[in-house]
Amino acid sequence: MKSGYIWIAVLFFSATSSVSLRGAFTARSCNVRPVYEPQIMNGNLEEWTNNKTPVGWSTANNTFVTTTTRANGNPGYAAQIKTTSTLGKIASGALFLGDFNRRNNILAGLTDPISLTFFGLPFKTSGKILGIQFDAVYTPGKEFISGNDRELGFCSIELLKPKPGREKEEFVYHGNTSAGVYHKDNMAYPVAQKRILIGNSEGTAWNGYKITVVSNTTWTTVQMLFDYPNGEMPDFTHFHVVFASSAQGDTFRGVKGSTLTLDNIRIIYEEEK
Ligand SMILES: [Ca+2]
Repeated sequence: MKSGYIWIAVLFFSATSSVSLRGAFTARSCNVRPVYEPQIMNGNLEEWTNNKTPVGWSTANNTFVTTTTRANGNPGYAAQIKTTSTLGKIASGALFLGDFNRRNNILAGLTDPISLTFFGLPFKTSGKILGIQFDAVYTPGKEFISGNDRELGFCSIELLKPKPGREKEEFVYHGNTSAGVYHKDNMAYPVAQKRILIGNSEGTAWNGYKITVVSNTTWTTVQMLFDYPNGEMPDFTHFHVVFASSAQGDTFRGVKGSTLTLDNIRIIYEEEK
């Protein structure tokens, strides 16, 4: 899979500067604020390399299964991720920023699914990222996986940076399992994080999270915002977004046929004052 690239959408000035304008009739000065607020590449999901891979994004598609496909969007195209099963095990669909199967070892996914997903892309901004917004439709294959354990979609956003002393290493971040355990090979960690679980009605997920309600027939706009402890965005090097059609897919829990359809994924910045 190709890694994505961050698309520089807005670049007005690269540094703060004070500009003096001296004309024949006036002499005045003004301060120019830097505005460098890149957006996620192809967040409207209009560009596809084929009908399975949106440009700039990674998916969990592989030789055995296709879990991401192009679908009707709001407007244009959208990405639809769908839970399927491979070799008798549940395989969640995924759409994320990063690369899939960088080590070319797809079989590792049978015992350690998150080892295949290398999350995060290098990201620089002079703006303050508040979170993201996207449009979604979610249809679980069945309402419950078993008992009262709801089948749910998932989205996580994180600001990442290397662990102290590991800045020169290859950037490797597999995130954590749905049980909350960080992957042993992670050389980076989140400095800010927000996660949501997506379902068609209110309730509580297996981990105690309140479910974010999205329609199963029409587009629902979802906003998710970081909760910065002191209100300040921390320093980070990589930005990570991942969507999954089965939130517990990493432990092979989920329902075949669950679909999460996504469009208009964009970063929300704090407005310039
Ligand atoms: Ca679209």
